[in-house]
Amino acid sequence: MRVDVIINNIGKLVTMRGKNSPRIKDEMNDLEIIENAYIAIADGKIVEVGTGNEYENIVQEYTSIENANGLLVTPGLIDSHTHLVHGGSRENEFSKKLAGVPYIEILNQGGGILSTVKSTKEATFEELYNKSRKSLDRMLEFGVTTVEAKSGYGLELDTELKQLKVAKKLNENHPIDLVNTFLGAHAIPPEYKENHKVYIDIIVEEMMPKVKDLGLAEFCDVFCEEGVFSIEESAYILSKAKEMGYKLKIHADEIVSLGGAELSAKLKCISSDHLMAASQEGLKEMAKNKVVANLLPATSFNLNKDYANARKMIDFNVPVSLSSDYNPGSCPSENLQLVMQLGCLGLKMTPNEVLTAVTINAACSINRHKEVGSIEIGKKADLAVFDAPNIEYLMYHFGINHIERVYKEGKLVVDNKQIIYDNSILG
Ligand code: IZC
Ligand code: ZN
Repeated sequence: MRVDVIINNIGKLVTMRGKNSPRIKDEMNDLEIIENAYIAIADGKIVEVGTGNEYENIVQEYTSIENANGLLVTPGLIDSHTHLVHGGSRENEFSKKLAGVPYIEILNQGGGILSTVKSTKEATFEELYNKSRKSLDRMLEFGVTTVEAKSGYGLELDTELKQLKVAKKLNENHPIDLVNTFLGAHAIPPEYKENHKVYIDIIVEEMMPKVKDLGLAEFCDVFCEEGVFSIEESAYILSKAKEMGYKLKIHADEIVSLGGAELSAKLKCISSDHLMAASQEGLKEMAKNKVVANLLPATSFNLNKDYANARKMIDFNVPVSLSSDYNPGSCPSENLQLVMQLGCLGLKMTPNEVLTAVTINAACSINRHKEVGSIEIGKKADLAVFDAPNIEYLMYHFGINHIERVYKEGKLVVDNKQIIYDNSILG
């Protein structure tokens, strides 16, 4: 066999090989860890995994051999819930937030999401592209190789399309792979405050078909929350989206227990996100329908709110993934390693469960499990190389970046903790 790259002398290789669908319970804890491992890569894909120098018997020719110096290697991390593309920032609301004004009240006063809608409308395509690209670079430095990106800061067709086109171009040009989600149902524009139905019809009849026709989003999402979109409104929007061929996600039961978890089960959403206030019944329904609970602990941390009940979810056989929720309001941070650390410290998940939640389960939550999320033959060679002796250390030594190197489809894109890809490709 001829390969491009062999990475050898991997101290501990956490492959995440095994069941290629959302993992539950003990499956989230039982990880294959190979010591003194190597990975062989050809055309950006993994072609062989083994130990020591066994590759000498299999590989006749290679272009380069790279020494992992005994470090810890995992699949590239996956951030499966972000509001990546947006204009401006909201530090002007920080003192209000610190004084205890609730998130929803800031929105109702015309701030919050609506303030970002204004900045996103005002920003040019290039401004949004450059700002989002900077965030993607930061994510890559933290070991993230796949990112989901939502629209939802336009609330009218042109700006929603602008956001999704920025994400599409970044998917083509930046090393990180992006998965687009249409979130026109992120807030009610003030002019429709008294008449939700008019805006919902615009979403369903104008925006969703256009986004679909242009191939700009694979998923459709709704912010189902008291004072935003009700259960009935969310059910209507998501069932129309399903008819049009979208896969579904939902912001469910974040602040108020509305029955979002139950709805996500009924509609067989791929993921149901937040779930701090989800009911027991809703969680059981999610387990039955294999809906991934996508938890966002850095949002709880930043809003100084309760964490979701991850232990109960895992007990109930709900598969759990973790993401950043990166956005300018409730989680202005791109740091997925901090999210992982809060997965242990806030959600009381084990380090192994957390790693499952940001690799294979996160891949499932954005329908990319056939390509990424584990280190096995045929999948993309997306790899995170950590300067850490074991998985526990990653979560225990918190608040820092443990990444030493990142490979994206077999190419070294972060080395010595620095971005090294050729950014002339970014246009
Ligand atoms: O901009 O506040 N929760 N949507 C729902 C967000 C947070 C993003 C924002
Ligand atoms: Zn969100």
